[in-house]
Amino acid sequence: MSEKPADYSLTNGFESKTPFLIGVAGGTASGKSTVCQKIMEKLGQQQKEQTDRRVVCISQDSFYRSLTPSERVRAERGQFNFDHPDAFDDKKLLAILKEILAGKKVEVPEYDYVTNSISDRSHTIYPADVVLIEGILVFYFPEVRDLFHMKLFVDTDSDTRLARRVPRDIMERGRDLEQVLNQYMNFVKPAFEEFCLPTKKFADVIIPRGADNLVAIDLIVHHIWDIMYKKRPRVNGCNGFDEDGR
Ligand code: UZR
Ligand code: MG
Repeated sequence: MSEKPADYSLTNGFESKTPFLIGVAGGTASGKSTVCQKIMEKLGQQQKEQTDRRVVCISQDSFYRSLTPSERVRAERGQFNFDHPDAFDDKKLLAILKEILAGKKVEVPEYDYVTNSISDRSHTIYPADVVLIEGILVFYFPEVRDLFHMKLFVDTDSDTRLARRVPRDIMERGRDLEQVLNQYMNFVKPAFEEFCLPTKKFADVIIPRGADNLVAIDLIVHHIWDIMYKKRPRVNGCNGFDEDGR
């Protein structure tokens, strides 16, 4: 747990409107999104309607800033550094997280990796008990970092990450092999070492092997469940979960 857990307290129970904010950082293709998905699945939230969800997940990719026309040209040639902190609109991320912490409903834009820009679609994030924010640099910006009640770092070997990143970029993000490898060597790897890896020290929990580490995910889920359970009113002695809390 963070030493300064913002204004969240387990003792403020059900009356609290403050969601429990969890930051999930780690290198590219480390399994951040999968770890978040597994956390949500294990909590049995995935099937629920948006408005019903007590655990939601937001990606830092939604907070890439819009590019200037010349940056756009560089991006199309694979010469723009999307792994540098300057590529993000950290003020917008901070403002949205503050609204979430205030219990407000927010609109989060969707990012399109094919056009390298925010699309005109967005999704509504309704007030929740637990909000996960995943991204390569979620612990980089001090003001953002200080908002998290719990910080997880997904620690997966670089070769494993590269082996996952190559097919993902080709199949899902419309790139070719040469472009992917150039971008990795010129931007992704150096920026990981300079900006992402040093933020591991801020983590409360480091998850080795990423999403394969079911024991770590289980421990985290139990902790989250504990928070949800404590905040949930008991109706006729039923807390809405199975006996084992899943
Ligand atoms: P994850 N990224 C793109 O490939 N294109 C974009 O338009 C915006 C971002 C990549 C970015 C980073 N790097 O490494 C990765 N590049 O998305 C982060 N190049 O996403 O954490 O899911 O790997
Ligand atoms: Mg991702």
